[in-house]
Amino acid sequence: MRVVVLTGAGVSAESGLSTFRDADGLWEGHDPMQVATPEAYADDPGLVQRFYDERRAALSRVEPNAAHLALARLEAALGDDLLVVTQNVDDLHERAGSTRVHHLHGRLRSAWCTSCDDRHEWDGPLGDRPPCPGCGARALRPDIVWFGEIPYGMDLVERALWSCDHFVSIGTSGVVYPAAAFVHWASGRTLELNLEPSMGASDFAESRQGPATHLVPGWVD
Ligand code: BJW
Repeated sequence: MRVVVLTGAGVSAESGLSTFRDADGLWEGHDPMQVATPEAYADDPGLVQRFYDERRAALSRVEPNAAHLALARLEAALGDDLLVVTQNVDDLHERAGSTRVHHLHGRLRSAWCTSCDDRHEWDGPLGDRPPCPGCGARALRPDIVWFGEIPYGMDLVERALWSCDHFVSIGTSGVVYPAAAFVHWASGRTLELNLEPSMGASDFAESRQGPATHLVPGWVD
């Protein structure tokens, strides 16, 4: 039984990380969605670096929740037959024990040098313009996929979706493409687990509503 799980910000909400579109309010007076763009980075790199530096620092203050842990248990049972595709840039799936995790929109704990094109594991801030450990250029940016940029590993994701028996979408609003279209690409039975019906809820064979920490263990176990 081959299973593809797509996760979004809702799976990490109960760990204490804000979602995007439920977020009540602004970050330093800015809509987070306006900060997560190449245009914002070109206009004010310091502002965008600060946004990601704060979110990277916040990772050390949060822990995986029951939903992440349940997905790790599912991997222990299914092995290579499970792929978790996450839109999240946090590392909570990995810290829960999942190893087959694909980060569609990049990772906070990775820095990308736009001079030499290398990527480096990164835990500290980038806003003070540290040099690239590879080439020395001060050209490191967050290794994050912004609007208009191409999500990572689409070939791998498409192949997994075309050959899966089950596709389960967890904690995502279904607003951002291409992830919002995965339900149409999946060959298997489709299930949505979300706090409320997402934009695409009617495209799923089944849709269940509730907090991820309740729904995901219930589905897995
Ligand atoms: C709970 C819960 C709990 C809360 N339990 N649930 C017009 C039409 C169609 C497409 C486009 C268009 N114009 C432009 C586009 C393309 C664009 C796009 O989709 N725009 C839309 C806004 C319309 N997409 C892109 O540009 C993408 N690239 C692209 O398409 O390239 C072309 C290409 C594709 C494929 C192959 C080849 C070429 C790139 C998208 C990059 C997205 N980047 C961001 C920011 C960076 C990451 C970061 O900073 O963290 O990624 S945007 C932001 O949204 C972030 C998220 O990963 C992403 C999705 O958000 P998510 O996870 O769904 O969060 P929320 O907040 O929206 O929803 C949370 C949900 O959880 C809610 O439903 C809650 O109810 C629920 N919830 N608590 C369970 N406890």
